[in-house]
Amino acid sequence: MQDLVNSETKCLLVQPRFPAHSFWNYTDVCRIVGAKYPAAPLGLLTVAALLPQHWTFKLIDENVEALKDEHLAWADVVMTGGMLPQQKALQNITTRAHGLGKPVAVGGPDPTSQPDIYKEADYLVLGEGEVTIPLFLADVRRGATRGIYVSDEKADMARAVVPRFDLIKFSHYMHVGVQFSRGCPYNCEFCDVIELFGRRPRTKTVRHMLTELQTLYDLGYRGHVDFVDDNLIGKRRDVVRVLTATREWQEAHRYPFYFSTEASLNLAKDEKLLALMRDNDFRYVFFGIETPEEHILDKTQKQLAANVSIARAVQTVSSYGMIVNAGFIMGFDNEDEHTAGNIINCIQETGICMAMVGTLYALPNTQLTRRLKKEGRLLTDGVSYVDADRDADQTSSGLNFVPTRPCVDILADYVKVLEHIYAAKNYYARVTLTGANLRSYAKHRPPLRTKVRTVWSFVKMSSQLSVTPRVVFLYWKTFFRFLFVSPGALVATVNLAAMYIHFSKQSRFTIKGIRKRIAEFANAAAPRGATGGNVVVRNN
Ligand code: B12
Ligand code: SF4
Repeated sequence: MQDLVNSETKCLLVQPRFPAHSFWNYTDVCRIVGAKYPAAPLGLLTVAALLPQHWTFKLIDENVEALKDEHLAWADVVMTGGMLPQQKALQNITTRAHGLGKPVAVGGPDPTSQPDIYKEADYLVLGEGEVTIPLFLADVRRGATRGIYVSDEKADMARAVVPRFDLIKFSHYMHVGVQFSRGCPYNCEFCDVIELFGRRPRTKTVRHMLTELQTLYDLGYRGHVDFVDDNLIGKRRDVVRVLTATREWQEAHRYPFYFSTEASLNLAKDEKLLALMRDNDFRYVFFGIETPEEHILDKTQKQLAANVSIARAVQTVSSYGMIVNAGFIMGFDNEDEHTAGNIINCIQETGICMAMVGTLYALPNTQLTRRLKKEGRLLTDGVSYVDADRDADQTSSGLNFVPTRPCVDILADYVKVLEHIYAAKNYYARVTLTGANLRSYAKHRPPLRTKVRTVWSFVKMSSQLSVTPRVVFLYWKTFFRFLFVSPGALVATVNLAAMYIHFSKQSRFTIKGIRKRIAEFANAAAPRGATGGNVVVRNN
């Protein structure tokens, strides 16, 4: 076999396709603004930077273009990886590459969590690439044609590499990612981030982060940069340091970027950090709220910000110019018939527009999975999606265990939550509330060509929303309200209004799939049948 490491190896990196109906696959909205997919494949861009730099790389993202046999035929080695919803696509890439006699290396979160599913691959390079790619390369240099590479060691983020951003076409994506830290100090029972990356956040250096931003800048990128950290504020002292430096960098470069990230809710109590984020032009923050019911949060070991109501926290963050998106989960132990109503009220009262509500999924390799297994409640040992058309992510799958409430009750309540929060009237009420709370401090000014494209996108989006009878009035009412009353929040509210194109479609898909599951339960004469639940919704 050819000496892959020392030769001028041609390496094909393939980002597997995500299911079309995933919550995060807002490709309809992407198309309107001229992009093809929301997020750039940061994992593979990082992998490319960790491999020998005399190799030639080609990156095919199946979410933006089809993987052709000629791409595979070109390669000496195929490297691919991804998360749970990409499992089927990932296996398919392996089979196709093998069909053409190409060796395949896989890695990333799902192969790391459940390597047995990927036995077909030649090399399983698991965990953090910074640690295991050198092991893989050393073995290949010794002539290995198969191997599994794992390590307990955690990557030293202070010695991070700059991802090979040059391998993608920026215009294909709504945003590109950078990563400052890995790991999270909290201990939520259902979370696999702490299993994969540990509870002591590791951070890159300030100088390194400025180099990543500078690289993006030098490559001509402008616009939205997502800090993909699990919890940006996991190590406060370090994040203050880096955001102080990026604030200066942004100012010196006339704000080429604006940012988004994910953080724990205690951010809302940290006015110094909020001010730093505002000054950097952070515009979106994702909070994993999970549930407003405190007794359930306690049981699942999730700590939200003490002494701060969720509504107050969202309002505070909005007052610093950031829109809050959040995740909610149904199916925790000890929920009851009031849970759905409480979730609906929380979402409507806070005005969170992008509310990702899903059912609890016991991910492999989590404390939750281990407990459920011990209690004899886990339904599947490994997690693989059975129905690729129905299972898109945790909004459409989930409950892979025996919950404490009858499954059908949870599913029926889940449908009610989705129907309520993604009814046009309720969604646009939240857009209005978010816009009213939002103080805009936007500093990034898009280049002229982006402005022209934005106007054209606005025309396309408005005409698309105007042909839907239940939306047209709500959309234009929201638009004119902000145009005349609060023009500073106009762009943000129009963006949220546009996202309804995706959410109405995605929630309908999910509701249909969940109803099918409920019917299957009924047909199989599930132990207690569907009771329909008893949802309590307060009318505001
Ligand atoms: C940013 C992010 C997103 C973004 C962007 C995703 C994207 N398209 O890139 C968004 C918000 C869209 C998203 C959505 C989802 N995500 Co997500 N996401 C993340 C997050 C926070 C960071 C990912 C990242 O960019 N990391 C930085 C890069 C550098 O790391 P990396 O990709 O892991 O790559 C490293 C290694 O894994 C390895 N590697 C990766 N690929 C390969 C390939 C080879 C060949 C090799 C050798 C090595 C290798 O080397 C890299 C360097 O160390 C992770 C958590 C985390 N900390 O990883 C969750 C995470 C990956 N997401 C997860 C999940 C489940 C989802 C969702 C299904 C639901 C959800 N929780 O929101 C959806 C589905 C997405 C979809 N489109 O359908 C899980 C995956 C669990 C699993 N076992 O598969 C994670 C681990 C978090 C979690 N527990 O929720 N996600
Ligand atoms: S706060 Fe988020 S990242 Fe941290 S342990 Fe909990 S779920 Fe995981």
